[in-house]
Amino acid sequence: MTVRFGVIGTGAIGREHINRITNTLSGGRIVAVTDVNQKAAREVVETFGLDAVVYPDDTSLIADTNVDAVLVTSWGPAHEGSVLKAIDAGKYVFCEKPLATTEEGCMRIVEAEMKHGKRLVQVGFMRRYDSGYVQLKDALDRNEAGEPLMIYCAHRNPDVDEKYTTDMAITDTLVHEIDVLHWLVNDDYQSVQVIFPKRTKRALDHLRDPQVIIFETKTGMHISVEVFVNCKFGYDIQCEVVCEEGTLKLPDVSGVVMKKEGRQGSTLLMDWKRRFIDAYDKELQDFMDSIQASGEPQGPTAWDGYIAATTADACVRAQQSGQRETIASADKPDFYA
Ligand code: NAI
Ligand code: NAD
Ligand code: ISE
Repeated sequence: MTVRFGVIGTGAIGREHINRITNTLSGGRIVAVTDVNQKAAREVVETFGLDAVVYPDDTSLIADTNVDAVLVTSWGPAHEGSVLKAIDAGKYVFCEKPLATTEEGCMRIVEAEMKHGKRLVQVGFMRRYDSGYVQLKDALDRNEAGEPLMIYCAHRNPDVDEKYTTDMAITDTLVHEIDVLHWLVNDDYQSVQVIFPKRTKRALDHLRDPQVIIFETKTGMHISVEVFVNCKFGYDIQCEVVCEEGTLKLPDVSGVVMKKEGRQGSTLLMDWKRRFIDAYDKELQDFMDSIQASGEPQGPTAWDGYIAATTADACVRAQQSGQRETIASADKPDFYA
């Protein structure tokens, strides 16, 4: 059986996912698209040669009986409404992060999914599928370097546009670390503090950049993440876990090393599209394969989306207060065990 997708939001990542489902992965087909910018929706149909209906809005797309699964790649504040409508129609949903922009919004999705009675939703936390993070997790689960004590991370983008605000360093960027790090070490966040070091001259006036976010976990681990979104030199993701017997470091993406004119080096990636390209492929292939095999997606859940939202909310409070803020989440329902 082919999973027939309806896509809501045909911007940057919407197009990336349409391309991979159409040209790289197996078992899926795009049959419907919509975007508030209807021109963008019509353009993807032409660009990718799709046999797909262009709908005026998410409601009409979700109602199409040919749509088995909905891919939500609109901007964050629009996600909750589309996901709730898809659950209401009993359709599978792959939703890009954030699942919803508020803790309450995520909880509404969790409750709707539990009421439906089986899992329909997967959230686009693709780092859990990245081979580097998977290797790190294997080494940690096998206790190869002993108990983890501290983690040092960096999430660097070369630049951001004028719509990017100080809180988005948390909700748009850090959110990937928020999801992957507690999964990596099987621990829960307890509190967070945000520090603003000297500001880069490259940040627009309204943006505080860089930022350092320091978490404490329930077992007492310290996790420090530098978010620096005007670093200029490239897209750079770093993660080093310091354990009792040694350290474990996320591998850098390898590229050809060139020696020339007295210098040796390799090129760096300049945006997120290629750094996690294999992980994006794997998460969507897994979404389709799991639906076919078990009738439920097996990737990051709506509950993971909720945990990311409660954690992000505390980080934004910590940005504003300058104090250490407690991270409080509800207890995990058995449904997501
Ligand atoms: P974008 O701005 O390029 O595209 C968003 C598209 O959604 C636009 O075409 C816009 O017209 C459309 N849109 C907005 N509201 C809509 C609505 N209510 N109904 C229909 N269409 C709507 O944004 P981008 O970069 O593609 O990001 C989209 C989502 O993907 C965001 O949630 C973002 O956080 C996430 N994302 C995830 C990444 C990852 O690494 N997992 C990387 C980049 C984005
Ligand atoms: P984008 O702005 O390029 O595209 C968003 C598109 O959604 C636009 O075409 C916009 O017109 C459309 N849109 C907005 N509201 C809509 C609505 N209500 N209904 C239909 N369409 C709507 O943004 P993007 O970079 O593609 O990001 C989209 C989402 O993907 C964001 O949530 C972002 O956080 C996420 N994202 C995730 C990753 C990742 O690494 N996982 C990377 C990039 C973006
Ligand atoms: C973007 O939305 C993503 O999700 C990327 O993975 C991240 O690196 C970037 O900072 C975000 O803006």
